[in-house]
Order: sequence, then C-alpha cells, then structure tokens
Amino acid sequence: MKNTQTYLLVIALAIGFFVSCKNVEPPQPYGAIATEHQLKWQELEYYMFIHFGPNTFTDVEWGDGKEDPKVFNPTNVDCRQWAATAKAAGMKGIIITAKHHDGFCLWPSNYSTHTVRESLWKDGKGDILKELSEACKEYGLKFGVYLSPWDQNHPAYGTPEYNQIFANTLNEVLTGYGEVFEQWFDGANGGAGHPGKEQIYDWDMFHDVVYKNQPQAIIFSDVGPGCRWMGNERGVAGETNWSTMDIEGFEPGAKAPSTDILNMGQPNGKAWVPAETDVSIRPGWFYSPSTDDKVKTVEQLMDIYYTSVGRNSNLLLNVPPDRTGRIHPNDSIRLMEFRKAIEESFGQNLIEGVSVDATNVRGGSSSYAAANLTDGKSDTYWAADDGVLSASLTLDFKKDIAFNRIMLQEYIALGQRVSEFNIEYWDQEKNDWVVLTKATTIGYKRILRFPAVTTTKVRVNITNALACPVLSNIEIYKAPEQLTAPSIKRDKEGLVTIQCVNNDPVIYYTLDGTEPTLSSPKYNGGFPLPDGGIVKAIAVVDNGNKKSEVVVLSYDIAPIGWIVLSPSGAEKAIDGDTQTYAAIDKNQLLVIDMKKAHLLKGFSYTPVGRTEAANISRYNFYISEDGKTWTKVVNNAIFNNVKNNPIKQDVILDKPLKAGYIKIEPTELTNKGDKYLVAEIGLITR
Ligand code: FUL
Repeated sequence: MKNTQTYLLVIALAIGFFVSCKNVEPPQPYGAIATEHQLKWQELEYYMFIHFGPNTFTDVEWGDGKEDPKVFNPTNVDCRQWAATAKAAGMKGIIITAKHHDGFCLWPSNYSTHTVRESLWKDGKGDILKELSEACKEYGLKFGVYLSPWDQNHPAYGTPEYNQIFANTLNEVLTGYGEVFEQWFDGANGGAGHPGKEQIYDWDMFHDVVYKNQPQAIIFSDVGPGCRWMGNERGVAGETNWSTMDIEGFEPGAKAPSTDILNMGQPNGKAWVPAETDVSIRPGWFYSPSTDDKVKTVEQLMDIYYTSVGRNSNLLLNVPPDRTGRIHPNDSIRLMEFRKAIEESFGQNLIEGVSVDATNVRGGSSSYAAANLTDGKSDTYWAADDGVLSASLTLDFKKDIAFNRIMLQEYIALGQRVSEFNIEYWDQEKNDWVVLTKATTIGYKRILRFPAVTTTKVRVNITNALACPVLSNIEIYKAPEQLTAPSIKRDKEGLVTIQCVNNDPVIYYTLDGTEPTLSSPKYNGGFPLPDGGIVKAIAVVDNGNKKSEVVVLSYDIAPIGWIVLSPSGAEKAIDGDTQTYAAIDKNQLLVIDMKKAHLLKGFSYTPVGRTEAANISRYNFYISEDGKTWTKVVNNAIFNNVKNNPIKQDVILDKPLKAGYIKIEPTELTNKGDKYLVAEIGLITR
C-alpha cells in the first residue's frame, strides 16, 4: 500500500513538473502593438518641456511674428542649469520650442530671417539648440525638438513653397544637434482672421525628414504617429486611456479626432499611439514675472502625476526659463519638492516577498506564473489562457499592512488588453472581500489611489479584457497623506471666504504678500476685500506639526453693484464666481454698467475651463463714460491659446482709460456654438 502511494506521488510530481515546464506558447500579440522605439519611449515617463523665445520677453503666449528679433536678449542663458535642474528633478529628457508660432528660430536657421542671429543675444552668434543639446549629453538626458508648422513670420507661409521650407528647417534641427528622441509637431493654428494664412501641410514630407535623419525619434502630434496629444493642457489624461486609436484620414489641428477621443484613445484602434500629457508648471507656457507666485503646488503636481503617469501616459512638464535665461528658483525648488513627494509615495514597495495566486495561469506553466508579477523584471509576465478574459490575482501578506496606492502594468509589447478591473481587500471583521476601487484600462502603467486601509490580503479582479490578460507588474504602497491646501473664494460683494476639505484644520492667512505662519491672523469667518489684494492661506493640524501648502490668490476690485445692461440673464458673468458662467447668444454683445467710473488698466475674461466649450477667442472691446457714446479700444484681438488652455485672460490696454461702462463683442469662438460662454469679466485697475 505504502509503495503504491509513493509510486502515485512520484507520478503526480512528475506530471506537475512536466506541466509547469512544458513549452506553452506565449500569447499572440493582440491588436495594434508598439514599435521597439515606442516601448523604450514609454519607459521615459517624465521629461521637461522648455518654452523659450521672444514671448519670454514680450509677455504673450502667442507672438505674431512681427516682434523685433532684438527683444530676444537673455542676459545669462545657462542651458546646463536647465539640464542640471531636469536631472535633479528625476526627468529623463528635455524638449525645447526650437520654433514657436512666431516663427523665431532658436538656432541660426538658413531658411529664416527671424532667428537668434538677428537678436542681440551673444551679438547674434549664439545657438540655443547647440548649447542645450550639449548640456543634455553632459547630463545624460534625451534631447527633443518642438517645431511649430504654423509660422506667423515666414513670408512663404500659406503658399506651397512653405512646405519645403519647413522641411528644410526640420532637416537642420534633426541633423545639426545629435540624437533626437522626440519630434514635437504642434497642431495649434490661430486660424481664420489671424495674420497666419491657411496652409495645407505636407505631413508625409515632414515625417520622411524625421524617419530619414532620426529613425528612433517618436513623432508627437494630435494624431501621432509616434505618440498623441491627450486633448487638454490641464494635465489630465483619460481615466480610461487606450494607447490605440484610429489615425487614418486624420491630421493634427482642426482635422484631428475630438478631444474626448484623444483623451481616452480607442479600444481596438488600428494604430499604437500612446498618450503624452503636456502641461505647464505655471498657468501659461512662457515665462512671465506675473506668474512667479502661480507656480503649481506639489499637491497640484502630484495630482497631475496620478492623472498622467498614473493613467498610462508620459508626462511632459513645461518649465519656462525666465528673462535671464535660467529656470526661476520658484520653479526649480518646486520641482525638487515634487521629486521628493514622488519618492516618499513610491519609496517602499510593500509587495516585496509576497506570494501571488492567480485563478488562471497560461497552460499551467511556470513561465507565465503570477510570481512574475512581483519579480521586479519588466520582461517577465503573468498571462491567462487564450479565451480567458477575467481572472483574479490574490496577494496574501500574511500580516497586517496599511496601503493606499496600487500600481499595475500590462506587458504592452503584446498589446493593451484589460478593459475593466477592480481591487478588493480582505475585511477581517466582515470576514469577506470588500471592493476598494474600480477602474477600466491599465496599459503601460496604472496607479490607483484611495484612502488607506489595513488588511492582510488584497485581490485584483480583472473583470473584462479584449484578449487574455498579460500583466508584468504589481506594486503596493502607503503614500503619506498630505493635508489639502485651503481654497479661497470672493463673492460679488467682495467677501473672502477660505475653506478646507479636511476635517478641522486651523487656517492662517496674510493680506500683505508675506507667507502665512502660525503667528499670522487666524481665519475665523469671511472678511471684506472689495478693493482687491493678495490673499495667502495655509491649513494646519496637529498644533502646526502638519501643514498644507500655501495657496495664493490675487484679486482686483470686486464687481459690487455692477449690473448687466444686456442681455438679460447674463448676471453670472459678473457674480464673482468663476465656477458659474453666462451663456450668451452669439449675436449679442455683453454690456456692463459698473455704476461708477474706474481708471481701467485693462480687463480680464475668464472662459469656461473646458477645451470643447464655446469660449470667446477673438473680440472687440468698448468703453464708455455715460453708457451712450462708446469707444472701441480693442479691435478683433485674440485670446492666445484660449481653446487649448482655457484659463483667465488678462488684457492690458495701451494706456489707462476712464470708464463707467464696458462692452464685449465676440468676433470668433473657440468651438462651434450658438452661444458664447463667460465665466467672469473683471477689471484690471491695480
Ligand atoms: C499649444 C501652443 O499653442 C501653445 O502655445 C504651447 O506651445 C502648447 C504646448 O501647445 O498648442
């Protein structure tokens, strides 16, 4: 009997051994898949964008190409400082605006007369691309080039000859400065009415120049083909984000798919065009002294990290050098704090040494075992059998762990597959699994955040997929919980209120521009600020041991007593609240009576913060002292880049003017619509 048992055991072990080692075929790639270069590019995750040029000195977001090239005169350009900053920030490369929409070339191009050569910088002998590409090499960073096809300076723009000229400039930047990892083509175009004329671009020719000179370079545009714009400049990739999309028949710019599609990609899309999130550390893309106190907080940057890198997208974070030609300390300090916050969140992977069980392992083979998910190797993976579209992975920690983040990665060399999953934890008291969070896509990397729970077991349930799931990695973390910064609001009557989402913090604030501390005034209810000023606030708990970041808001005069003369029902345009908006018939002008005369330095327009909203993009602006005789003080001007980056627009008049009434007439909208949207109109008097 004993012998029989031993015999059976030996046979069972032998079969087990045979099954686990047998040569089970790996899954076939599913759908569109990445090229080898796209796979390497995806691993870069985080790199720097640099917007630098005449706009840095003229304080506009879109130069019109008529600026004197002599305005470009940085006193102390230091590309090594940019590279050192990017490196210290944990970034992997730098992409620079070699030529923005004003046509100004940061290198002495032979195909333009609007370049560094015509500027005062280094007596016209400088070359930013040369200095930056060398600095990148020195610091071990990748170097990339942004080139705007839309060119408001070049005399040939709008003629067929321009295509060859653009290809020539592209050839210069791709042959003169060593290896380029990404070629960035901007789809933005001021369109009709703007000095730029209509140009039919020869994209095939442009792409060929890239393929010929830099075959490894990833081509960015709204529609790739290397990687795609993810549809907004807020830093928020789709919660569902496929790296696949249909690009055939589409073009960058007006002929691109809707921003929703760019944001989410398409399951089963025919091309592999992963998302890249481009966003600026400041409100605008170019440096302005007026935004020195508006550098995004670590809390905002961490949110962006989760909505970009954490949602299957690379992050291209813009850090614009200042007028000296260096990165401003406010930005570089923030970048270091951001790096520290990432490291503190993802410093210790709690899964190390923990065993994982899968409900299905491909062919029962150890080659595809769940243990591959935690081996720290990116080229091993767990896979299910063909036809199996749902499976569970159970992590048993065998002790209590507290966690609030989970990171998952698909083995994307074989395509993107998972379309729905959830995370559960074992609730000891309930003696049952409890769903912690649900999500859709994973892709190269997905990070989910949720309030911390303490448990001994975690389960990842893949509930749907386009083909059998193939995952390479799971990591689990306990990120420090930050105290959310307070939010500041001011109403129509000029009353400022400060609020916090967290329970019971104490708020301190200042009105004199200084940083709030525990000895600043304590907030205990709203206070009036009718004439404007700078409010800075901080939330504090635990007797000051835990502090939020400082939040800053600057106000001009409040719209106290203002009324909308026409049209009726547009009061939300002057209610002091930028979260509400007026929708006004396209043919109607917005007329405001301010009830008393003010000396206007300018005015501000806050659009609705969505790329698809029908905001004002061009306008006439009128003033009046009596509400009867009107003077047009701005004629068909443009709110630069308001479609893609719909943030508050400040318009400064040529000289201050006295007015008791103002009138705005839209002449072009950012999107099709019968009504235009106004979140808020304000005055600039300070
Ligand atoms: C946009 C441009 O119009 C902005 O000025 C900026 O360069 C941004 C990155 O792309 O489309």
